Amino acid sequence: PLTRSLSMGSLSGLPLWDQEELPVEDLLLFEVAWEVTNKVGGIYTVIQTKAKVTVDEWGENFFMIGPYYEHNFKTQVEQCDPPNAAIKAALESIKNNGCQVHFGRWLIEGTPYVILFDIGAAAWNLDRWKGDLWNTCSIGLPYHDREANDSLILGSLVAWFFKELQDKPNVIAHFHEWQAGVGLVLIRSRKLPMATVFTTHATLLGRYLCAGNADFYNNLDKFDIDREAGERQIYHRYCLERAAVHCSHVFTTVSQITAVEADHMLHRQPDVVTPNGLNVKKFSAMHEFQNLHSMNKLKIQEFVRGHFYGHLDFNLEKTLFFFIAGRYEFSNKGADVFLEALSRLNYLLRVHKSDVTVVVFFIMPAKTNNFNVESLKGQAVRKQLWDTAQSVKEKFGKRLYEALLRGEIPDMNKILDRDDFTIMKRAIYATQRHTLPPVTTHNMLDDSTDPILSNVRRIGLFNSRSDRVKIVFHPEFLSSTSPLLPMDYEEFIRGCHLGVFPSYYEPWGYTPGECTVMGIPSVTTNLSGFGCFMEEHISDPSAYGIYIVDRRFRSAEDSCNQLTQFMFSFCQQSRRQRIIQRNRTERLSDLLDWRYLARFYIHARHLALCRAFPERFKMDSLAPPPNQGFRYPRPPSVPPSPSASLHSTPHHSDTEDEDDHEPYDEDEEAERDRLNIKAPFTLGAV
Ligand code: U2F
Ligand code: UDP
Ligand code: G6P
Repeated sequence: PLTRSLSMGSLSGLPLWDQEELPVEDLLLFEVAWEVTNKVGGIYTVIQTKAKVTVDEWGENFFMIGPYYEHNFKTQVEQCDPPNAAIKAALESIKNNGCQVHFGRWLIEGTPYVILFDIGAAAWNLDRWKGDLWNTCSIGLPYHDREANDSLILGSLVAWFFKELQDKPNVIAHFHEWQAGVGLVLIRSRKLPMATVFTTHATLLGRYLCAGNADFYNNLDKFDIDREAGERQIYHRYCLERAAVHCSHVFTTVSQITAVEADHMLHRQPDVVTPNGLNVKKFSAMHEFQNLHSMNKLKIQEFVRGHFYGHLDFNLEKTLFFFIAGRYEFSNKGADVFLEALSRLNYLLRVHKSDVTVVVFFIMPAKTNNFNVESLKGQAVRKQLWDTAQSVKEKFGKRLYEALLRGEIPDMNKILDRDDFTIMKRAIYATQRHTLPPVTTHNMLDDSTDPILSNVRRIGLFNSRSDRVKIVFHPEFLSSTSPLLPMDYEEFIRGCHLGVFPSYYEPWGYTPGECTVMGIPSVTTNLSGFGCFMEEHISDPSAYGIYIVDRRFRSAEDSCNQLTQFMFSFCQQSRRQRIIQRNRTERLSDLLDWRYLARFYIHARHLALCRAFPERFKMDSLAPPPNQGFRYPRPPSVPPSPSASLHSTPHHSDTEDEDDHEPYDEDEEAERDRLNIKAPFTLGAV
C-alpha cells in the first residue's frame, strides 16, 4: 500500500514543514546510479540508506536502475517479476533485441525494486552508441577509458528503456553523478516527456584540482576549466558531467559548498541542495549506545594489547582511541594535516606529563600484500599469554579450593610451584621484543613512497615508549573476519573515542555523520559539506562533540594548530565529561535522519515535475523547504564564555575517572541543562 506522508513523530525538536504531497499513484519514480547494488564509494551509502524513506513514500511505484554484476545480484537481490505491465513490456523488448536486464528486489531496508542492465552483454553496441553520442552532442569517448565506455552503455540502455516506456505518463528520473548522466543527456535530446533530476556528489575537476594541491577555494573563479580538464585527460568525462548538469530540469548538489564549486566548475547553480542523510536506528534503551561503546572498546583494547606487546607500559584505562577512515586521498581527506597535528599533540602531552596515551588508527585502503608477520605475531603472543594465565589460574583455583575445603587459608607463597613459575617466565621471555610495535599492520606494496608512511618517518612517530601518541596504519577496510582486528567498521567506530576527518575536499563526507549517529564525537572541517551543515544548525558544535576545523579562512599552519588544540582539549576531559559529550552527540542524530532530510529530494522531484509539465503541476512557492534558521541551542551547562568554543582545559582529576561506576543519569544532565544549573564538571570550563 502507498503511504504518502512520512511520520515525523520521533523527530522532536526539528522544525515541521508543510508536506509536499505528490500524486504518487499516477507517477513512476526511477533513480539511476552506478552504485545501485554496487559498492564503490559514498554514493552507495546515499542510495542504500535513502531507499527506506523513498519506498515508504512511493511504494510499488519506485525503481532503482544500475549495472548488473552477477556476484552482486546473487548476494543482494531477490529476483522477481516487475509489478507493472508497462515496465515488464519495456524490459522484454530490450531483451528481445539482444541485451540482458535483470529485475528483482534489493535486499536492504525498504526492499526497493531494482532494474539492472548487463553492461558486458550489451557491449557489442558500443561503437554504434558512441556514434549516437557524437551525433547528439559531439562528445567523443576515447577507446581506452573503460569507465566512460561503461557509462555510455548504461546510459544508452537507460534511454532505450525510457523510450519503450514512453506511453506511460508522468515519469520522474533522478540520476546520480556523471557515470549515470549519459542516460539523462540522451533522454533530453530525444525529447522524451519526462521530468529529470541530476545530483552531483562531487565535481570531477574539483576532486582533481584539490588532489593536485591547487589553492582551490581561493581561485574558484580563476581556473580555465576546459583547459584544466584537457590537461588531466578527463575532458570527455567533464563534458558528460557538464552536459548532464545542463540538460536536467532540476540540478542538485549534496551540500552548499559543492553548490559553490558546481557553479564555478560546471557553470550552473544548483536549484536545490540535497544533504546526505542516514537511516538512523534508535535503541529503545537510551544508553544502549554507551554500553556498545564500552563493549567495543574492550575489543580494540585486546587488539592493542597484542599489537603493543612488550611495550604495554601505558595504562589502557587512560588510553583514547582516535581514527581517520575513508578513501585513501591523502591530502583531500586531510591526512597530511592530521599527521602534523598528531606530532604536535605528542609534544604537548609529553611536556604536560600527561598520563593519557592516544592510539590513532588510519583505516585507508592501499595496495598491500596481506598482514605483516610482526602484527600477526603480536596477536599470537597475546593469545599465548592469555592461555598461560588461564592454565595457571586453573591450578591456583583448584589448590585454593582444596585448601579451603581443609579449612585452611593457603600460604600464598607456596600455592604455585616451580613449574608454574617456569611456565610464566617462559611466557614472559617469549613476549620480549627488540623492535618497536609496527606502524602498519600490512606489508605495503609501496612502502617507501606511501604518503602516510613517508610522513610518519618525517615526524618520527615510531611508537617508541616515550611517545604519548601511537600510530596504527591499517591499509584495508575493516572486517569482522580479520585475524588481526576482528570487528566490522560500525563496531570499530563505536569502540573509539574520536573520529578525525580534517578534509580539504569533501562534498559531504559520511564518516563524521556516521560517528554522530552512534554518539561518537568527531572532527570535521568547514570545507566539508557535513561540517558546514552542522555549523549552520548547531550553536556550539564542540559542546555537542562536533569539532569544526577552519580550513577555509585560516592558513594550513593555523588549521593544524586548531586541530592540535581540539585534540589536546579532548585528551584533558575526564571520563564523565566524555560520557556527557557522547550523549549530546547522539542527540543530534535526528538532524541527519533521512526521515528529516528526504524533504529536499521530495522538493527537487516536485520542482522537476513543475518544470517538465507546467500545465499539470504547480507549486505555491518554488523556495526549498524551510530549514534555514533552525539551530540546536548551546547546552546551558556550558558556560556562556567565548572561550567555551575553544573548549579549553577542563579541570581533570583522577577521582573523576574513578567514580565512573556511579550509574550515570542522562536525565540528570538534561535537567541541569534545562535549569541552567552549573554541573560540578562543565564541558569547556576554563
Ligand atoms: C562522494 O564520494 P564518492 O566515493 O562517491 O566519490 P567518487 O569519486 O564518485 O567515487 C569514488 C572513487 O574512489 C574509488 C572508486 C571511485 O572512482 O573507484 N575507490 C577506490 O579506489 N577504492 C575504494 O575502496 C573505494 C573507492 C563525495 F566525495 C563524498 O564527500 C560524499 O559523501 C559522497 C556521497 O555523496 O560522494
Ligand atoms: N567505510 C567502510 N569501511 C571502513 C571504513 C569506511 O565501509 O573500514 C565507509 C564509511 O562507512 C563511509 C564510506 O566508507 O560510508 C566513506 O564515505 P565518505 O562520504 O566519508 O567519503 P567518500 O569515500 O565517499 O569520499
Ligand atoms: C560508557 C559506559 C560506561 C564506561 C564508559 C567509558 O559510557 O556506559 O560504563 O565507563 O563508556 O567511557 P570512555 O570514554 O572512558 O571510554
